[in-house]
Formats: sequence, C-alpha cells, structure tokens
Amino acid sequence: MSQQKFNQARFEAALTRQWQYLGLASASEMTRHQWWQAVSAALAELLAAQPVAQPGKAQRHVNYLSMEFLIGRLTGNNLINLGWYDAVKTLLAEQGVELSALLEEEIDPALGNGGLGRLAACYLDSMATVGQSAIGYGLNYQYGLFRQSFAGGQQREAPDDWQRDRYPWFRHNAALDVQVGIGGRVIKNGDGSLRWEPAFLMRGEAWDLPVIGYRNGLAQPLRLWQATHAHPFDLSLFNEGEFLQAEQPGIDAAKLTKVLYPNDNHQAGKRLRLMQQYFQCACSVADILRRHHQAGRALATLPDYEVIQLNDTHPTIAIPELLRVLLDEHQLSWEEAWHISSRVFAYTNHTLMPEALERWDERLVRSLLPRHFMIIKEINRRFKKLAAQQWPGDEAVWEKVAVLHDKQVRMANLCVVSGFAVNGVAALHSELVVKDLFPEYYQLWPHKFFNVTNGITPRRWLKQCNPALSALIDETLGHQRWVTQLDALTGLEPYADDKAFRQRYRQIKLDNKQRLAAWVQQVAGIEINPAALFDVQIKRLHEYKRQHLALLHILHCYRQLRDNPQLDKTPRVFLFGAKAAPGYYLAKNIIYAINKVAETINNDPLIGDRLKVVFIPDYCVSAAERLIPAADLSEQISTAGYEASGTGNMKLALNGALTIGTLDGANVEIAEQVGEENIFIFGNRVDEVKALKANGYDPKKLRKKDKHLDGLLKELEKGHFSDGDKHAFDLLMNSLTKQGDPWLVLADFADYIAAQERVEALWRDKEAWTRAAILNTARTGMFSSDRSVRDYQQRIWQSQR
Ligand code: GPQ
Repeated sequence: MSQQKFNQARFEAALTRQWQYLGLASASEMTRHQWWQAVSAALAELLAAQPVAQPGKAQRHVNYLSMEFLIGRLTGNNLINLGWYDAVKTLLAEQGVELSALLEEEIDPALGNGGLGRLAACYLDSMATVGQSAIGYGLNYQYGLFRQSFAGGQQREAPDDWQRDRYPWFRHNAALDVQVGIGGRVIKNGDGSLRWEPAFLMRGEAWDLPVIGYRNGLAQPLRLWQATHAHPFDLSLFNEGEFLQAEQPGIDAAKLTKVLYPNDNHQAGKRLRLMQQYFQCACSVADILRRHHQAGRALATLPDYEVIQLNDTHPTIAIPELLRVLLDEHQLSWEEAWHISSRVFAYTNHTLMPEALERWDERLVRSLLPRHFMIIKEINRRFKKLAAQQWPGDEAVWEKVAVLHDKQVRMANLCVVSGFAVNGVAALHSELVVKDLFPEYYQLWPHKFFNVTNGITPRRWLKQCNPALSALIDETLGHQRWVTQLDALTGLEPYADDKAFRQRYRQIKLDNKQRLAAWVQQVAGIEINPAALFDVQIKRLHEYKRQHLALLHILHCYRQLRDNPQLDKTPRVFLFGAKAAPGYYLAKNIIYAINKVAETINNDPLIGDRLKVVFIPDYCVSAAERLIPAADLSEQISTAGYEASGTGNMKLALNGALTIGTLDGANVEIAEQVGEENIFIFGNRVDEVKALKANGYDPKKLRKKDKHLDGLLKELEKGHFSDGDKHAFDLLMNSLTKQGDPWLVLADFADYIAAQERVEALWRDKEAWTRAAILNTARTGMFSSDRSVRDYQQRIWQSQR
C-alpha cells in the first residue's frame, strides 16, 4: 500500500468552506483556535470523501473493545501518518500561520485514565500501520478524566468539558446507530424459549474517528458510542396533552455516557458503570453482527472472520450478550451458540491486584440484565461439571475457579472460561498470571495462555514528540525505515562510541530540556535549570507505583545538602506528573506531601537550584509528549510483582532516559535489552517481596534500625514541611508504619538510595552517560507496538482455532 496523495486544491476548498461556515469574510479573520478547528475539519472532510483502503488480506478482523481510548491530540499525528505534514505546513505558512502553534490549540481528549487506555490507542495506530484489519469500540464520554489543579498543594478536580460536539475529527455515522435495552424481565415464549423484555430502550449513536496507518493509505475507524433516549417522548402521552410526563421515565439515557469513571487499577462497583459497560458491549456486538450479516456470511462462520479482544474485563458482558443474541434472537442451541462464542473472545489481563479484579453483585446484574444473568448461571453450571471431573470433590478449587461465587459474578473467571485466549502484558506478568492468578485454569487449558509484551507507537512517541532526535536518526541511519521497523535503531549502536554523535545527541536532549523548562515556568511558575539532571516520574498516583519512595529520596537529598552545604552534589530537578482518583485519599495525601516538600525546598536559599521539585498539574498525553523527550532519568519504582507492564518506561527509554527501576513488569525486558550497565536496577524482587510478606515484615523494626530513615520520617511527622501541622501527612505516615507498609517502601529505601548514588556517579561522566542514553535508544526497538500487534496476530488472532 502506498501513501495517499495530498490534494491541495481540495484541501483549500474545504478550508474555505470552514471559515465561510463561521460567517467570516476571509481566512485571516480566524483565531488560532478556529484555525485548528478549520484545518482539522477540512482534513477530516477530505478523508471522509476520499475512499480509503482497508487491509485486504484474508485475516480475522479484530474488534478491540475497550472502555478507554486515550488517543491524545490527533491533528499533528494524522498529518504525520498521512505524510501531509510538510505540505500543510507550507500552505499555512503562506497565510502567515504557523502549523506548530496551531497544533498547540488542540483539545487533548482525555477518554482514558492511564496506561490501559493509552495502550489501546497505540494498538489502533499499529494495527492500521501493519495492515491488521480492525475497529476500536469504546464510549464517547461527554466529560473525560477530570482536570487537575492544586490549591495550597492539595489536588482539586474540575470537570473535563472537552466539547465533543465541536470536535472536528468526529463524524456521526447515523446509519449505524443502534438500539439497546436494559432492565425489565425474561419472558417465556409459547414454544418454551426465552425472551428478554427490557424496561428501557436507549439509542447508541456511532461516532467515528479515523485511525490512519503510517503512510500506507489505510484508515479504519475508532467507533465511540454515545447514548441518547431511544424515544425522546412517549408520543401517546404527548398527544394526550401530558407534556410533562411524556419523557421516558426511569433511566436517563443521556447520563450513561456523561463521564468516564476516574479509577485506575480499582473497581468501585457502581451501577452506572455496569450500565456503561453493557451499553458499550451491546452496541458493539450489534455492529459486529450487522457487518457479518451484511457480508452475507452464516452465523456459524463468525469465528472465522471476527475476533473480539477484551481490553481487561471491563467489556466482559459482551460474552453473555453475544450468547443472548445467538440463543434468543437467532434461536441457536446452547451448543451451537457456545461453539461460536468460545472461539471469538480473547481477554487481556492488565493487573493481578485483587481490588482491581472486577466482581459484580448478582443482584445488580440480575436487575439490570436478567437474561444475561441466566446465561452466566448456565456457563457456571456447565463449567462446574467440567471442574468436578478435573478436581472431584475439591470444594476449595471450585471456590477459586467458579464464575459465580459469594453472590458475585467474577468477570475475569468468566473471560477465562468463555474465551479462547488469555494474555498478560509483559513476560513477568504473564508468568504470574499463570502461576499466581489462574494456576487451576492453566492446568485445565494450558493452550489458552499467552504473553504479549506491551508496546508503544514510535510515530507518536518518537517521531512526533522528539522531531530533533528523529531527524538525527534519519540522517545517521540514512533512511526512515525505523518508523515502521523500530528494530532498525540497533544501527545506532556503533555511534554510541562516536564522540561527535554523542555531542549532537546530548545537544538535542539539552534543547528539549530548555523547551520543557520554559513550559514548566508557564504552567507551574517554577524556574528550573536545564543543566540539572531531570528526574521524571509520570504515571497515575498509586501506592504500588510508590511516588512516596521517590519522596523519601528527595528528603534524603535535602538532608544531605543541609548537613553538608559544601557537598558536590548533582543538581536535580524532580518532575512529577500524576492524577489521583478523587476518592483515593491516601494517593491525594502523597500529592500533598510532595507539593509541601517542594514548597519548602524550592524556597530554601541554601539550596538554590541544586534541587527543585515540580509537580506538573493536569498530567495528560500532551504533557507526556513534552516531558518524555526532556527526561534524563526515568523512575519505574513499583513494588515488584505489581506493575503489570508499564509503557511510560518504554517511551522514556526510547527517548534516551536511563531507567532507575525495580525488576517489575516490562522493566525486566528493558534491562535485558539495554544491558545491565545501562540501567539502574534495585530493590526486592518478586520472590523476595513474597518472602518478606510471608515472614511478617515489620517496617517499625526497620525504622528503628535505620536512624537516617527514621530522621527523614520524623521531619514529615513533626510538621517541618507543613507549617507545624503534625497531622498533615497522617494517611501517608500511617500507611508506612502502623499499617505495615504494604508496598515495602521502607524495605526498598536503602537500596534505592544506593542506586541513586550510582546514577549520580554516572551523571558526572557526561560522555559515559550519553553513551548509555544512546544505547537505550538503540536497543529499545522491540517495544514498538507494531511488534506487539504482530505478536497478537501470530499467537492469538490468526492462530488455529
Ligand atoms: N492498567 Cl487494571 C491501567 O492503566 N488501568 C487499569 O485499570 C489496569 C491496568 C495498566 C497497568 O497498570 C500497566 O502496568 C500496563 O502497562 C497498562 O495497564 C497497559 O497494559
């Protein structure tokens, strides 16, 4: 496939229609924001009008179901993938408009929480690029993840009113709108078969975004469902003059896709969330079947043409929904229906943490989805027979593997029992999925289990966010093949020993740091020195990710400088970006603690610019695009065994930040790739974490023994950083001591500090540091999401069924 041609005349005509539509007399009257709107809408119009190619190979079509797609800004990325960036840039320059400035006007749609949603977006980009026929299915939330600000150091949340109705990349594909029900009861037909009679009907509107392959002429949709009332008015009531009662009572359909739940790695169990999940799944299943029927294919052949990839358990209810349609609407037998559905669904697991594994109260499921609940019961009943054969009389095993247990529906179990594939997201994680989470299932069905290590798209996470480094790579390798074959970066390895190359690589990093510094001044009002080591931790705020371990290191550095003001210490800027779920008080307390410590340190004249601490407000995809190219050190310091993979770790390493990290998630594979001399590994490993916990780990004892650590904690407890308030950080302090330090922060502290000393030692040798950074770029090609997608193709999607 080849790149689509840019048709300048058509683009200009479309652009003209845009400012005319705004009622302006000429293009020059548009504001910068209107320029962004107009250019994007014109491009979207061109794409919609030009027939775009679809992958043609005989392959199963992938339906990627996800409650989150954290797509980031689209206009610049689409221009790059189309190969039209320079043409549009020149054309706009002629009008006195700078493309890069216009792109800064773009809304950053926050339709996801973090890694899971961003992964889905990277996979869409890669599927379009490698020619995997696919569609992404999600929800069109009116409010994305909340906007974050700080007041007196505390997190404040504001609604993210991103104005989806004026988002120029959307097209409402009204012909694809569907109707779905909810609530109600199950009725027996005359022939004994069953039928669901929902109490309420809703309409799902299909809102499409184009996902453009990298210069291959392909585009395929991301389809986001938006809920509205199926019948805005009950016409009979309306006609009888009862205007006020005419609106459909009960469920307010428009509320359904109002807001994204702000939880990451945590289930809250809310009724509206289950309704969202069902709505998403029912619309998507209907759309998949519509396409299948339209192609004139028999139902029984569905698994030959379609696979449904479930991004975590959030869309699990798609399984009983497909079964319901096959059983009740198409009158298939259970065996026929199951034979189809059990070859369609594949499930990706993204966490082992019990609080994130979804369980729904039976009563809630039954009240919203009575027919689906019956189907789940039937799945459970049939599976129980199988389990009884495999483990006769073993109640303990049944309790673990049952789909229904303790009046709850266990979604992960439903996925494993009903699907043909289960995968973890990094080698270590997939091993733990089999060993710790699903050992019994593995015994039963070893062939269902896979690893697919996560990846990131090199288009957004190198070419777009780091244009200077990309240009250096193009020039050095003499080609741009790396953009779609990231392994080609190994061609840079010899240049790690080339002094002139190192100088250029270092200069690019410094320029990126300078640009970041200007932005930090703007958004945080803090002046930072680009010559300092930029130490970056950007990810959701979560105990297991241990931002509080980084905080202890900051306290350690501060103590060092106060004890010994003459100390020749590496100047550092600690940069954090993280949102805490609004109801996660401990996480919010950690943010508060970091902000209060920052306030003290940043204003201490003794410290000057030897240490600065910056908490960037409202961390999001576009902030990541600025931070990642400017980072020197990447903090990946989760408690071993808890970060399923991480993907920020990959982005940072690719852009030449060295990792300080535990042997967790994909850090393990990053270490293998870059070599242990080029990464700073520390801390207890998975087995050691388990042993510590099993043997009654006691942080209080540890604290008693380590006077230095005790001193640091005391400063927090005595109000040193909180204007004398001794209770400001109680939640944090209690977790570290009274509650037994469940994430082993204190247990890893000493080794973390030792690793940070190795960081400083290497930093002092500029050439050695740069050499290691170049080797990180050169050796992280395997973390391209193109590779992940090919792994999915070979291992799961196109495998024998
Ligand atoms: N992840 Cl379960 C999320 O971002 N949200 C979630 O609710 C769950 C997982 C992350 C996970 O923590 C990271 O380690 C992964 O890199 C990421 O999913 C993508 O797999």
